[in-house]
Amino acid sequence: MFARKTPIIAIATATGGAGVGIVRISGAPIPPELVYALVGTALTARQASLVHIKNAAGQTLDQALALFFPAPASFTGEDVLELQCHGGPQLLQLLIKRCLELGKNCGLTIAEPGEFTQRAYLNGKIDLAQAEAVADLIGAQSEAAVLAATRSLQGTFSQTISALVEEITALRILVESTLDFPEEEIDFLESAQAHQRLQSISLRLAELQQAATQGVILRDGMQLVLVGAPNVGKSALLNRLAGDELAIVTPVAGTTRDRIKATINLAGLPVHLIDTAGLRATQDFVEQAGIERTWEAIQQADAILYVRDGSEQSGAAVQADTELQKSITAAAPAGCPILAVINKADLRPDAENQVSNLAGALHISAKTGYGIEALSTSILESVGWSGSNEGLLIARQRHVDCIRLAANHLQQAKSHGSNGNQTLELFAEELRLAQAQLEAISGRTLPDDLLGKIFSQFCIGK
Ligand SMILES: Nc1nc2c(ncn2[C@@H]2O[C@H](COP(=O)(O)OP(=O)(O)OP(=O)(O)O)[C@@H](O)[C@H]2O)c(=O)[nH]1
Ligand SMILES: [Mg+2]
Repeated sequence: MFARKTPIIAIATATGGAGVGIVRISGAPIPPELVYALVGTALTARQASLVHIKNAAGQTLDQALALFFPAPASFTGEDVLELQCHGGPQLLQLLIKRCLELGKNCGLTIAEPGEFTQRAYLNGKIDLAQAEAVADLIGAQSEAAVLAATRSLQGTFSQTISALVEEITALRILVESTLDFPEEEIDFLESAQAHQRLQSISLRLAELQQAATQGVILRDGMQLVLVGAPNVGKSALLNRLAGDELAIVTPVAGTTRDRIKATINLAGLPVHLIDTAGLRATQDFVEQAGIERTWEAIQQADAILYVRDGSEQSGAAVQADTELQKSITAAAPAGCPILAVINKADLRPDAENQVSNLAGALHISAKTGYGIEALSTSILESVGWSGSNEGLLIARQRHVDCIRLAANHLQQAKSHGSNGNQTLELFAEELRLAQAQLEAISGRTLPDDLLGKIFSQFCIGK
């Protein structure tokens, strides 16, 4: 983490020509002499002033709007000076140069990526989950992602975490105060309704885990992998879903060798489609390499479309398909939804009535588009995507991991307090560990190097 306390400066707007470009300085404090030297006048707090900024030779570089936010009522919690200038890249560089010349004595330097937000975090203006939401809002790719990031930035996610932490703390206080009176331990858990309270915390944590998992998918998109035997129409399906001829489609089995990727937007959810080499035993070295990649893609999938050829209904074909589906299920991550799709419905209009069908399989035709809408709905349902923006949060894998670990500790706590085998010390310790995991989400118990890593992924000027 950046330990320095000296003032920092950066261009807060994107690079390239624009109507307006903003230069921002944050410092604790920003010396008034610096402000005066820069804008040639004393500024009133939170009021826009029209100023002229001059170079060292006294020539006017730009006429700008200057805004001064004294600490602590600013984004970073420090003094903040914002200069809203014309948005020319050369002009903004000259302004930065001039600021650095004038600010040399007070140690003014160019900010590192994320340093403004990090100062806001260190000064208690926002917690870590909110700081991460700032970056996610900037990177949001859909309306749903924007709304969810804003909700997290406003603290909805953090408040849910805090409420859970408070309840765990209350339970810990009860348990730990009982540790001094061992003869009372036996009755304690019962009388304090510890189990019910633990159960209620666990349930709410499970709900939060689900919401956070959705939030990760919203932020990062879902990896949807198309797999199946050769020639079943995986590439044709990718093209149909993407609305473009991206992958080569031919009647030759083994056409696709490399993974082919396309990102589509399904009801606001970014879906990364991955077409793969058809799975079969082969002597072809290149095809073997492609098939290896198919298995790798399966292992990283958020959901799988298992595609079969509906025009191939021989007993042997159905048997082979069933075997293949078993191997795919075994290779997929635990809990990864696998949607069975029977393609080429146009060739066998009666196929939907075949007894050999996989249970719940969807009949589609990549060629005509039949069943594609129902398939899109199933894809969204498979990851629990409601399509509604209401209540969505933006989240990161880091958050989901912390919540999962916290849930594991609560589970452990339960086991230490059951079946007459109550070990209150261990019960209390597991509660403490669960709490620490949840507090890592807001940054309270996160080591400095991890914090530094999170902020370094921000853009400069934020
Ligand atoms: N009639 C019909 N033909 C289809 C349909 N989908 C794909 N095909 C045909 O089936 C053949 C194979 O299609 P591909 O999309 O290349 O199949 P694939 O599963 O990607 O095959 P590999 O890349 O070899 O694994 C092509 O001749 C397609 O035109 C469909 O819905 N109906
Ligand atoms: Mg293909």
